[in-house]
Amino acid sequence: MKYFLYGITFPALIILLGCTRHEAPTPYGPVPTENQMRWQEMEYYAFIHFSLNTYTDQSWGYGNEDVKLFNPEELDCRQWARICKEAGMKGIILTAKHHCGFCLWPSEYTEYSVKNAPWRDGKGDLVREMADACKEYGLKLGIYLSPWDRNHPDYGKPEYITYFRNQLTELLTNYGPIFEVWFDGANGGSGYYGGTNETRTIDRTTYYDWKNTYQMIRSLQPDIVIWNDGGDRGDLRWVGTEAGVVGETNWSLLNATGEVEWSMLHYGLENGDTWVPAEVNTSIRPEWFYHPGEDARVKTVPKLMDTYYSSIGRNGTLLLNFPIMPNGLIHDNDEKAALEFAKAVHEAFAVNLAEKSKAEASNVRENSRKFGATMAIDNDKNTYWTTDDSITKASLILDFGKPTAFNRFLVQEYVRLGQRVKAFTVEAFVDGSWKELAKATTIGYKRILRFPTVTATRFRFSITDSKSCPVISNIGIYNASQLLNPPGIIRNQAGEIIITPVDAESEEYFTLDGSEPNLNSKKYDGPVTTEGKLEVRAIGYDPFKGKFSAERYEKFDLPRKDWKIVGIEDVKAGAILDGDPETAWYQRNMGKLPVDLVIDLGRELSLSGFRYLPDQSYWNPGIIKEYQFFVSDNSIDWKMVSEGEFSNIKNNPLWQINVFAPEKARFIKFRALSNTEGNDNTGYAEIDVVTN
Ligand code: FUL
Repeated sequence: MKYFLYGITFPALIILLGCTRHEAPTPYGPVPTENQMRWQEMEYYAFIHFSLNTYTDQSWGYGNEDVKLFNPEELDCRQWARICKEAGMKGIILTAKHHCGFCLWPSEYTEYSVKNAPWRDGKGDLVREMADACKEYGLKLGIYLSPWDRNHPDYGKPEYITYFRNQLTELLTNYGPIFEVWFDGANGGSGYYGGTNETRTIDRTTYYDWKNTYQMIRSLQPDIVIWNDGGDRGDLRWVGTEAGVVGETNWSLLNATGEVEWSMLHYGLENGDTWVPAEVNTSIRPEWFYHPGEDARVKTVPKLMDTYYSSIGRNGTLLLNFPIMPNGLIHDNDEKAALEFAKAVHEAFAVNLAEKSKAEASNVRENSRKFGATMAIDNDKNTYWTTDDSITKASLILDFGKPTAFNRFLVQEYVRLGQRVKAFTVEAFVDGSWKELAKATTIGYKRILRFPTVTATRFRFSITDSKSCPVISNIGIYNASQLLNPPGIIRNQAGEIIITPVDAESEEYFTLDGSEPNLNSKKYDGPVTTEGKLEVRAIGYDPFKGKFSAERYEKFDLPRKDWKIVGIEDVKAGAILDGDPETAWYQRNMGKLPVDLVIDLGRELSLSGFRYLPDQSYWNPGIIKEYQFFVSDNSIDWKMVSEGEFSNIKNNPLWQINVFAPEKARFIKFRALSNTEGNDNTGYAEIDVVTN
């Protein structure tokens, strides 16, 4: 009788309540597909750029390069796969065909492929070797197939779409499972096009009939994700830059239709109607293809760590590129950087201090253990802490039981139920009160915050705004060791070397002859007067912690002391010659392009090239795209020594280095024919020459 209540037994009541209570929140807004989820959990994977460009030192081939150039005598895809595996990557996306149209597999539909190259006597299939190596090393394979094809005679005509789809069919049928297909946004322009050498424009939103192309792709590879920056929304989005950063606010949402502005790529769209998460693509060196001149420009470990925090740490995945050398291997410097980077990531996140703490939340859904605070620290990605439906502000306190030092906070939403959190803070209980350590906006699949090391017994994570009740699957607290960024090196117009220290406590040591700097090298104590060509290497050293920074390397041609910009009154124009990449100058509203920049070198020099660095600021206006370069010994009679395009300069605004047959001259003229925005602005951070 005691257990009988209105005709229901007590155990039955418990079961009944159990059924009506403890229900998971219903999904809020768009949610990821299983394919997107599988992809997101990969987090980190590689890009491989290899094509005829590797043999011509170009970033974009024109489409007329000789297939006979392709002969990587030591090619070993197993080396690439081994490095990627050891670096902690989960897959590799290979440039099966870049814009030049050259195919790394023996496509049945073109002669412009490995089958006519000397490599493996024309019997080679690089996509096959890559697929086999990926399989051996347990990596997934992805394919980059450039929609733009500067070689193909039919590019721009409807026939090309059949060709493109035939190639896709070959790639998606013959090489096993493909996890991602990558359609570059660069589309249409000048090219060889079967010998016509013309400019062909297409409407990238309609030309490829993406809808049907996607259907075909999905029927061939049901588990694939599609990356597309060229038209219809794919499964993943570009982040609007190749610098390795997505916005701090990063919604995995976009609208399925309508224009996509740059800000939407970079930050996502808070109320977008479709799940389109961000993939951060960047190269381990400045450029995508191998250029021997960049061997000393491989990114440092602190730089790669920054990239990690601004990609994976901001709800993105990281697609890190390795350029392949002409011999068919990844350069030792790139391997070393990737493996040291992996080690640094491993060390930073080896011990999760949250796991052993006591967790308590301000609200737990239906007071159920199933959704309690501990679910966020149980190391199980399928369980989560969540609150009652009405809650959009909530906090979770971790008690470490003893004073604990930490400087990283990692948090993950259970995004299968949608991305919800709009704002949060993290605090430590220090000297009797809560002290804010950091403040941020979105979380998504994964968010990591960095802050100066603090020692505290208690930590508080507060969600201050959420679209609906928060659903947090994981929390991590770490004490990562600090990596020291390299010092900065510039050479000003007077020829002085100026080294910017790593931080207030560091000492800087440098060499001017390209030798490795150490504590026995010269210690920097102010600008160093120099002459001639130099290779400067510098490191920082923290004498209190006994720690070295990463190294900086800079190569300089002759000092530009005697240079004068001709016919320009504006003193700010000096920015072009001050050696500082952070300062820039513009020639605005000069009327229609072309616009010339004339420089008097002060004396006759033997020139064999020029270098142009576009404005490096965030919005970098006035990036010159097509140019001509002239030399003269009197500034009246000019000889054109170089002409062309800076291929990928909009997405990757690096130093552009162009060489030409040696010429003796005292004056140079850099003519801007067009810029990347289609207006009349021309911007310059630096101009320099290459002398013999
Ligand atoms: C860019 C291309 O134009 C580059 O050459 C490179 O392939 C990069 C990944 O995408 O937009």
